Amino acid sequence: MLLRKLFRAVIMGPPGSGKGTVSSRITGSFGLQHLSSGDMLRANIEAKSELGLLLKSCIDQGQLVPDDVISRLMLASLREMEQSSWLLDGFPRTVSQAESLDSAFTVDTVINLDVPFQTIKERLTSRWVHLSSGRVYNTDFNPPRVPGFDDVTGEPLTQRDDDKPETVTRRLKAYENQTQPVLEYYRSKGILATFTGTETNKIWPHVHAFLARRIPQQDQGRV
Ligand code: G5P
Ligand code: MG
Repeated sequence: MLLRKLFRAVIMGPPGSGKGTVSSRITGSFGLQHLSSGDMLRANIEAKSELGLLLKSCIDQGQLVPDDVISRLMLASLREMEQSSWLLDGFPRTVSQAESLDSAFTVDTVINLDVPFQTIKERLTSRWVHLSSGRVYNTDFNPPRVPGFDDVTGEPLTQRDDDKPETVTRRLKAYENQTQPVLEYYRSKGILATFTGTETNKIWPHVHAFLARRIPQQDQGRV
């Protein structure tokens, strides 16, 4: 039997740093399964469950949802992907979440998108999303082919409630206080790779070259 080494990665960075955008390029080039905590939470909110209501109030206020809730949801999904190479986007976001992940899975590498806060604020006000797929657009950077509609399904795009300027400020504060320590956690394990810049198109070739050196050959190009 051919044994295949699985590759497990995390992508980190402040809100709006391009995690979703870079993730879709990574999955397109390397075939990792993409799991975004934000997309998963928004799907729960769409389902209008009791849990969804609690999650919505945290997200709309620019606060993180409780560690135990997000860790339970994410680890349950990961257990269903036991045989896959994956890329986590938006999780872990606190040291406690990183420890939960570590107790269940080995992370091979952490990609950190280091984008200045000022750049981010401008981007988020012009972001449009296709909620059910997680595809993201920007009226300046990557506009949809037909304004207001998803390229793949033709369904209408929406703006995220938490992209209001005052909520973005609170999300950046939460990032500084709760998520930056996670970078230190992974740095001390020797698996953090930081990519600094203000434009995704300039950062991406470096991320691509970095992953091409690390991802086992047989995983590349798989979807
Ligand atoms: P999310 O959904 O994880 P955030 O805040 O981490 O949300 P976000 O906003 O999804 O991150 P991103 O994925 O880093 O941003 O960025 P993106 O969507 O790819 O790009 C942002 C915009 O910039 C897009 O319009 C894109 O087209 C554009 N863009 C990209 N590159 C460029 C460029 O080079 N130039 C220009 N001009 N534009 C560009 O989490 C949401 C909430 O869920 C909860 C929290 O409440 C969180 O606030 N949550 C958690 N809570 C606890 N623990 C967790 N682990 C949680 N995960 C989520
Ligand atoms: Mg995102």
